[in-house]
Amino acid sequence: MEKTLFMIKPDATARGLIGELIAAVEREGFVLERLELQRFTREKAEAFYDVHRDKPFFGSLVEYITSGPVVPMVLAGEGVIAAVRELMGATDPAEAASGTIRRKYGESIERNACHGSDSPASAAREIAVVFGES
Ligand code: IDP
Ligand code: MG
Repeated sequence: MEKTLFMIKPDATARGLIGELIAAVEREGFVLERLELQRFTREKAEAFYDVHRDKPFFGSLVEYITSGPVVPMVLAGEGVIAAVRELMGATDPAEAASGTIRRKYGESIERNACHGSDSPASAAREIAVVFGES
């Protein structure tokens, strides 16, 4: 069954939006397989965002994602990757469609409230980084 890694980022946990964002993904009707409150180490953040290592914003992104608690979760079901990406909206909240999580709650292109895997391969890699191989 298709899986995705959805994660509530530090800007959203800091503003008391954990319940709100869990409710938003729950309403999509997918199976919630794992959920934790975590604090990323620098090593975990760099591994998680490895594909962005050469981007100019990488250092800032690692600072931000390690700056407070995150709430990663694994959701499973047919079409879950695309459904969660649609629910989140575009990376830049200013460009995200109305009604999406990022449009409603994102503060900036960096501090954009949530993460969702972009493909089955990314999901598998991210779930292993965040929750371990077991
Ligand atoms: P995505 O989260 O919509 O998949 P990606 O391009 O994979 O977007 O970027 C990963 C994360 O890096 C974004 O969610 C955001 O937090 C941050 N980011 C992306 N582009 C920029 C940028 O141009 N400036 C600062 N941060 C960025
Ligand atoms: Mg991405």
